[in-house]
Amino acid sequence: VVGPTMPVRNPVAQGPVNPPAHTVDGFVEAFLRELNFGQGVLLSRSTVNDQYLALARTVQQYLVAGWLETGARRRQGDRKIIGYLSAEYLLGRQLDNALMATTLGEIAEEAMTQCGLDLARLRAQEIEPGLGNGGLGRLAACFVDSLATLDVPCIGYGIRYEYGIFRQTFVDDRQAEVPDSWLSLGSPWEFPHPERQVRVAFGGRTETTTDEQGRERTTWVPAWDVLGIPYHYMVPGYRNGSVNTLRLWSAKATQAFDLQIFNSGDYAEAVRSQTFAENISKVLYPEDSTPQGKELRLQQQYFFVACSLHDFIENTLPRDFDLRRLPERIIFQLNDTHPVIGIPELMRILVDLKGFEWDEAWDITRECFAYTCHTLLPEALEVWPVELLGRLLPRHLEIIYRINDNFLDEVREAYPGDADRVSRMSIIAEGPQRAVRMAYLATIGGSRVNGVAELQSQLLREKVLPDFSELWPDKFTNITNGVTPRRFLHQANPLLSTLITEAIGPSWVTDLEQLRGLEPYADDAGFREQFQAVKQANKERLYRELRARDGLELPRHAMLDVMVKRLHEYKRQTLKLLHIVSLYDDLISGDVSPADMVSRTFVFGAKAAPGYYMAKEIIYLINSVGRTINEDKRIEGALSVAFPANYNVTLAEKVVPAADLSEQISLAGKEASGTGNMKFALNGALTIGTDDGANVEIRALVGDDNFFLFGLTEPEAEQLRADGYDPKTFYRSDEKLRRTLDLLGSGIFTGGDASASAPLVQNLLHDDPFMALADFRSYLDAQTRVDEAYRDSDAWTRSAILNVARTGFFSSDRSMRDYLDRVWLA
Ligand code: HBZ
Repeated sequence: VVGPTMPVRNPVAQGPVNPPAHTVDGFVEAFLRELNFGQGVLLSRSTVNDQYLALARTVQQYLVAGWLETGARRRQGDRKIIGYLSAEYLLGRQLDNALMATTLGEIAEEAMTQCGLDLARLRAQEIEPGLGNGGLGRLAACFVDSLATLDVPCIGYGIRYEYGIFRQTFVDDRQAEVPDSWLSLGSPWEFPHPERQVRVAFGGRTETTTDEQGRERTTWVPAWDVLGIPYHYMVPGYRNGSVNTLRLWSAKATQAFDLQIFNSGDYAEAVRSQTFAENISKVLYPEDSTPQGKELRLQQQYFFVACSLHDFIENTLPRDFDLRRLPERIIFQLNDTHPVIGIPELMRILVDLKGFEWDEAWDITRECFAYTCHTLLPEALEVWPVELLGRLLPRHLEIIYRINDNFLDEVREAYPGDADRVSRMSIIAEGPQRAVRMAYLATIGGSRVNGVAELQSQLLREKVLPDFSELWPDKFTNITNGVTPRRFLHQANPLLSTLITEAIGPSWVTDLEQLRGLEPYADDAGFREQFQAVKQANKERLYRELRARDGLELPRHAMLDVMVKRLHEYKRQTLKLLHIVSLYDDLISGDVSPADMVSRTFVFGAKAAPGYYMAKEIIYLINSVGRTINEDKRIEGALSVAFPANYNVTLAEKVVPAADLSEQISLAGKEASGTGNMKFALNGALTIGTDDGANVEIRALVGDDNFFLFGLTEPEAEQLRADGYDPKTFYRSDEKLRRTLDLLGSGIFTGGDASASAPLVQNLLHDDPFMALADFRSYLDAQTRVDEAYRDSDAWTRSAILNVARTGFFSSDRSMRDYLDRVWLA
């Protein structure tokens, strides 16, 4: 018997254990062991869920050695680590990704067959971790994928929400939300580490004392605390053996319940504080764009950031590390303002806990953070009432005040006598309710500030943070977003992926600019035919899925016109709806016969924030219009509308490869970047879009001939607003627009009840904050050009191929290299 005092002789104990053999037999054996020992069942008695869990654990066995080895390598080296701080990770399903990373796809397929099981059925069992709202959360997931593939040390830090983004259903055409209990059937991809718990404090007061040297020291005397339990997830690089870690924190009460109160019979009261504490990681806030000033949300933010900073400083750095050299070992990237409270937290750690002088701590802190801004909407810039922040985090508020005082001295020195500027630039917004502007704190406390596409970065400098970019021009930079080609091309579109690899070889998967090599194939008739066949097969795959998933029946041959993204007025799903209604009007008025119309199938996917009234009205009307059109025999199926509920990453992987036309139609100056636009172009859809976000860069790369541009530019929209925009003038002067809006408001789509469409129609006529009416004519004309182009299917396919060939720039691998060059190692 080997006791704890005896030296360990087994060499396996020193290093990672070998994974199972990379063969069907090896896989089957590991799988059956997982079923028997992990699930405690025989194959013959196992449920689909048992099989899925065992399969997931089996695939993991192949990744673990690489993970442990990567961890050991990182600990020995002294490379700088990227601490990606994000309140959201919209990961999508893990099994397919893991199969791809390990090249186990075919082996697993055959192994399951040998066990009498169907791999596809087991895959479908996985509930995706929807720990994000939309673009921002998905971007974080793409970035950690790319960093692992580039073998860059990264720890992704975030929150393990017990409930992710709500599951959307439709009841009488209106959105209803159902909790997303993604953990309920087991979560095979995570490794809980309760022994590495971190204590996080809240509330209370501060105390200032004078030490022996006569220096003032402030300490925080908190009122309550919670524990953060880390859960580790593997983030495999693409076939390079390197596996990074995603560390998500779950809140746990420091005390499960009060035994005395429990014994007295008041059970609810006995567990009250536990419920309170554990609420912190209970659910993802479903708002995108507009932050909700909720106390629990601030608790979430501080909770995960405090856990993460502590974890890095106390558990990841070598013992006795000299914290003066902290910036050599870490850069915390702030994914929007949600983790910005990390800046005063690091100051508190250095000054209050580690005894640093303020100025030295500040120099270190500023080097350790960089900030990414994902918006242009002023209402989306996060602010916290001083009252709330001071109550929840009194010491942090003091630190923020001191940061602000010092900073404003700097401003006064740079601009003597400019009191206006001083109040404009203050972190504290004065007013009826004083509030902390988190974007300003991030800008002041970070070494770099970046936007996520060229246009947004320019507007960020000129309009959102102009005083700051004037003071520190070199702090600002652009890093255009990207998407991972592994999930969104290689995995989601296996047929196109094979076709590409046959043409240019396989290395595009990790070097996406190689897609350029496809350009000559755009003129190759044989290749075009294959490309078209792939598109058709992807459409049919989508239609099968929508039939099984949503009971939808869609025509096989029609242009597939897709708009999938969060529902927001600025994104203008209404403009798309007006287009559909106008085509329907053409048909029922007899202006166009069904045979003469280019048939289209419109696919929408969109969740509305549960409290966003107008967004929910828009969903209701899309469903109402869709139902009416789909049921109208007169139009002979020339148009059909599909709005599958609960659009998520899993569905995106089927929708994106099937699309012909990608709708990117936000009002110019509102969409920071967009990333769906990139996914569609890479999969050979043509874009109809405004001059907004990354559309600008997509169009520059693919060329005007292969992109349908329409609409106001940002300066034009700005001018129109300044001149006093009146949507009514557009309604009066454009007959087609008038007919379209009148039809939408007539009640024919809403069971004869005109009042049901009134909220949206009236809003468009009297307010129209995102200028849908102003862009209507230009949009319709662009759609006419789309129809004409689509009639020439050879030319269309040529354009589609050129879209694929010319959008390799939008790989998140490139984004990561840009961050390394311009932010992390700059
Ligand atoms: O971030 C999106 C932008 O709208 C989009 O243009 C960009 O491509 C993408 C990635 O950079 N922003 C979001 O998705 N924002 C949120 O989801 C969000 C969530 C919670 C908030 C605020 C915003 O409090």
